[in-house]
Amino acid sequence: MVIKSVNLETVCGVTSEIPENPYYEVAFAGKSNVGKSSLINGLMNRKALARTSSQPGKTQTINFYNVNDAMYLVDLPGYGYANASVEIKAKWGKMIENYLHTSQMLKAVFLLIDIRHDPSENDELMYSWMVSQGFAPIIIATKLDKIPRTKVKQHIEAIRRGLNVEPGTIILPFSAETKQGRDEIWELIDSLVLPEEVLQEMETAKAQSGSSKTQGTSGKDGSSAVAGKDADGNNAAGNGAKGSQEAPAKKARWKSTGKPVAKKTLKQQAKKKSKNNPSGKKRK
Ligand SMILES: Nc1nc2c(ncn2[C@@H]2O[C@H](COP(=O)(O)OP(=O)(O)OP(=O)(O)O)[C@@H](O)[C@H]2O)c(=O)[nH]1
Ligand SMILES: [Mg+2]
Repeated sequence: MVIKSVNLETVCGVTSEIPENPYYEVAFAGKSNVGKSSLINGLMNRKALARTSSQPGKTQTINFYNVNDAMYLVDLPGYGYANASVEIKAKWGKMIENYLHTSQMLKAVFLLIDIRHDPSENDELMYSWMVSQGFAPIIIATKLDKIPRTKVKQHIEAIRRGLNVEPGTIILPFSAETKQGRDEIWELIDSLVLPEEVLQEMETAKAQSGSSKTQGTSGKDGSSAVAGKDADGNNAAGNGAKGSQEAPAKKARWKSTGKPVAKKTLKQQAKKKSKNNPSGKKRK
């Protein structure tokens, strides 16, 4: 997804009603401090639109970030925050549960696990609860920059074993520091939320740009590519299943309706570019 606009559109507290949004949502769950808000900032190319903190328990509401008037990234409060009172923990748990049950537009749930550590009991409980509710959570292993490259595979396998994930579950490593993994996550989200014709336009643009590199999401950790469920309950592997794992085409542009900008506009942009640099030569 090429980011054109982002906006914190709705903030839900314990007593708020879950909004009936016009676009698909993807939600990010995980224990406090695992990096949910940092990941959302990374995806949106923003430093601090989603508030982060080294202290756990920063996000205490459900925050809906409208991206390109085309979809929402949903930041959930973290669980397992040791300092929260039993009452508060129960409230946050209820909020998350209520959201996951109520939202009609939720397309996929990402469950974040710190790549450095084996999943906690709370992580295991959350994962198996989500599966029991009919979700197929996609796992993101966060804080990738904190372990040596040579250990990544081993840590991903530890998460796979620790959560006892369903066969075919995707586990994508990500670092909010280096943004490694960002393109793969966006590609997966695109495949889940964008209409088929837009995805095809992106494919075409990519083919036209002459890019021939292919980098498998599955290649990162050796997992096969099966993603979350779509609104009809089907497995939505999207591009993952097709084995096409390149970064989204840079040429795709968005206007506020969430539809790609007409070709005319792209042509106009090209014209403007050649006007600014009539010789067409690269500047030194
Ligand atoms: N090195 C490194 N630090 C990270 C990464 N992601 C998050 N952090 C740090 O981890 C801390 C927690 O990040 P947040 O994004 O606030 O975590 P959260 O899951 O939203 O936490 P809650 O809102 O409490 O549930 C912050 O100090 C971040 O800077 C990462 O990929 N690498
Ligand atoms: Mg947060």
